[in-house]
Amino acid sequence: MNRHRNVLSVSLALPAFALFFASCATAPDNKSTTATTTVTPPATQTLTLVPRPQKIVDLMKGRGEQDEAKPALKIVSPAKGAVINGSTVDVKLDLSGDLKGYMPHKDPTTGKGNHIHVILDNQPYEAYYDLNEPFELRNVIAGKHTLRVFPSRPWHESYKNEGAFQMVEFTVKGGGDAAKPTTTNTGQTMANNNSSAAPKPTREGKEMASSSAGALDPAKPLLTYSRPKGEYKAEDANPIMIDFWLTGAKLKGDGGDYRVRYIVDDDDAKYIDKWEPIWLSGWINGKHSVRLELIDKDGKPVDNGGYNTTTREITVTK
Ligand SMILES: [Cu+2]
Repeated sequence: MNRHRNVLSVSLALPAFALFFASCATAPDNKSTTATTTVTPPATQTLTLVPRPQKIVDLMKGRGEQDEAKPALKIVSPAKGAVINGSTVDVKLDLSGDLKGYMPHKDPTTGKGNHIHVILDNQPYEAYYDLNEPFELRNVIAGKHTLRVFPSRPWHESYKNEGAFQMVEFTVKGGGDAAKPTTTNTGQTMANNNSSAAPKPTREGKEMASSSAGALDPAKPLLTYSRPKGEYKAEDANPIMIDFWLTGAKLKGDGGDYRVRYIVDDDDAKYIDKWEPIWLSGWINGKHSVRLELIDKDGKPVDNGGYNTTTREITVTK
């Protein structure tokens, strides 16, 4: 990551400077040059692409046919193009399609289960576990917004069938307090509106300026960032899955022209050419940035309201 390299280059530059001046000076005092032996080089990270983890393969076996389900979501509220007065937006979803037993639900003992990923604008998603319970966005600030939803598995891999993903644009009039985050009725943060009055955002890289929709064209190719996000602890940090949703674009390996480029920290860019999750192992402790970008056949990023290039910060604690 950037910070590590910067620390390294500073720690190398300082003794070099000291040496340069020491050689010009008349009174040799090489204390500063001998001190370099105590500098420990920072750990470096080499990520490796690994197959789907066995524990997920085993989980899938216990799920019957659920992973072949074709869940279809509808956003009942907010309606497409709705104008909402105030700052609270009711989210109502309708789940249908060929479910094969797929049903969002949080297991009270494990805290895991099938759930829906709900994304306000281009913020990190929040999980919606029980569609019979209300899901409200509170303190949504005035302006145009987008809401994106898609069904997900307990390990956060999204369903990628036709009809699984839905998006609406809506407008909030009046709106909430931009000095405070947008949350759900259960306190999940949907957007840290990042006003100067707000506390320094530390959570999941929700550092976007006041959250509103970009100049998005739903008919154009759209890459929706889903995972990774947030904190990864112990065995959850090895490996870590990258997963996303694609609309209006087919990747090279699926018979199309597009590629998804990913960049972790300041590593070289890598490409995903099939619309499937990938797993990367070898993460070291600390904060990492993960950037996902939709690239066209000429190798250029495809712009769509700024949503097709998304960078998230995640924290790894092993
Ligand atoms: Cu999830």
